Amino acid sequence: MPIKKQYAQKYPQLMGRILVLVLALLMVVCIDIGTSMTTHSTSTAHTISTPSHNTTSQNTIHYDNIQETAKPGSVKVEVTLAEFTIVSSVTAFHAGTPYYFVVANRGQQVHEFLILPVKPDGSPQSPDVQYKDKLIEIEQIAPGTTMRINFTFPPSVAGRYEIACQMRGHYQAGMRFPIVVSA
Ligand SMILES: [Cu+2]
Repeated sequence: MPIKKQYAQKYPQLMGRILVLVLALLMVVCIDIGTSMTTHSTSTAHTISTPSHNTTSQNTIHYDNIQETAKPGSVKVEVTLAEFTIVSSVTAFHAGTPYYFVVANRGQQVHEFLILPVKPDGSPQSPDVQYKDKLIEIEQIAPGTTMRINFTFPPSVAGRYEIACQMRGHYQAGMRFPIVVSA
């Protein structure tokens, strides 16, 4: 009798273990299918979105290449970027006047062309305000290349700004050039 009882107790335990094992296996299979499905869907989304905006890829270096032709009657502004300076041929801008920015990277490194607001005393704004109220942004200008872009300041943005590069450490190293926009 005690032997039979032992068996009777052992048997359901074994069944239980097998059940747990089967369940665990099922879960692994499900998770596997789940991951392969999500990987598949994200990769599909990626291939769909790639042609429309080619800045999304994080693994390849993307250089901006903006080559607009000058609007008739626009005022040419020559901007030179280098390590670690910015110089602009125009410092006082007027709202409503069409400007044609010709931005040359004459340095050895990648630079940016940004027009950022500054505080009334000319000191830098907080990164939040810089990001929110920037007027132009050309990121990743390859060394030795020139970007060409038209821009007209609307009267609502009159104030003090700076042409700047926000590549890591460049702004702090001196890549900021003060400009004024009058209404
Ligand atoms: Cu820079």
